[in-house]
Amino acid sequence: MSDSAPSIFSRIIAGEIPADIVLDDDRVIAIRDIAPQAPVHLLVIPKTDAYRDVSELAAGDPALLAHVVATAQKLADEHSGGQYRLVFNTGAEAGQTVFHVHAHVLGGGLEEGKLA
Ligand code: DGP
Repeated sequence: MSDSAPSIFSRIIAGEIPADIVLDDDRVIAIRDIAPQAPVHLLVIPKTDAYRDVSELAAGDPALLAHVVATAQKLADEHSGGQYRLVFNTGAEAGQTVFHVHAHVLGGGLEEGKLA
């Protein structure tokens, strides 16, 4: 990714574009999705722009992937009663639009079938 323009998420991480930040540590940032698909819709985004998708992340830095998952659980505990769906869109035909790896944490209202 470093040979292309910064992703929208790199620009948010750099503070160039505003976002509703719910968590920020040394390795990841979590923001509210701009177009929520569930009552709770957060994105966990590694700060590095080295990985386009979860497959690249798993191969390149499995400890960082584990941190993304642990962060998703922490956020779900805080925002969604610990119940959530974790989604990594991978590839344009699967709906990926930002090629800077990120996890969607979808929760709240699961009992209402909103995520079905
Ligand atoms: P994906 O389709 O998996 O690549 O998801 C990208 C998500 O990022 C999509 O749900 C919308 C969200 N998104 C795109 N641009 C912005 C932005 O500028 N701010 C925020 N908060 N979310 C964004």
